[in-house]
Amino acid sequence: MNYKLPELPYAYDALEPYIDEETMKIHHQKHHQAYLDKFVKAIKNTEMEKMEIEDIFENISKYPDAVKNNGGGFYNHNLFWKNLAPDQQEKPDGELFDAIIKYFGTFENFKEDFSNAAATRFGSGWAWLIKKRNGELVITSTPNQVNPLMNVSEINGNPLLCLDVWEHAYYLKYRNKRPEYIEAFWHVVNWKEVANRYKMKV
Ligand code: MN3
Repeated sequence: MNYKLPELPYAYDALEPYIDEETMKIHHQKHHQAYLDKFVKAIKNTEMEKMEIEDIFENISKYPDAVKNNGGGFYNHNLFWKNLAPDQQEKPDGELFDAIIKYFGTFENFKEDFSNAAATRFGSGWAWLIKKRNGELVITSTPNQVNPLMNVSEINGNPLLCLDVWEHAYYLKYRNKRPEYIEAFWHVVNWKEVANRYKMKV
């Protein structure tokens, strides 16, 4: 497979004041790029070079940690950038909204559960809204760069929405105040993208 760093679908300062330009630049140009470079190096001259990245994740326990850490880092940030956008509606509509109400009762409950998962993930990691094979929506969190497609994840499912809670994602602006960053995140969630992912076949 030929992997490359995706362009951001908006300008670096587009998510201001919620996510600042400097953080976005470093996060995309340095962190994301580094995951990509190390991932490509880790799979070079192995069977993984010809595999789809999702198939690598399904079998991740048999591969070196460098593949999990950097392949996860590369993939998770691809999702994360698309999950964000400026000038967003506050909540989703249509089928996704109905599913959220079905599994979480109210939209506010869903937000609270997701925010809690993000706030209580100890150390570095991600919060996720995933769709399981049976269609159920579940909120979970993962350590480091693990994602719910990996066979080492506690729960498996297709990621719909993710939030990076590594300090590099918020420390410049929010310092140690992760909950304030999480609160700000809700202003820039690209619900259209999440709704499109919800409709994808798992
Ligand atoms: Mn990150």
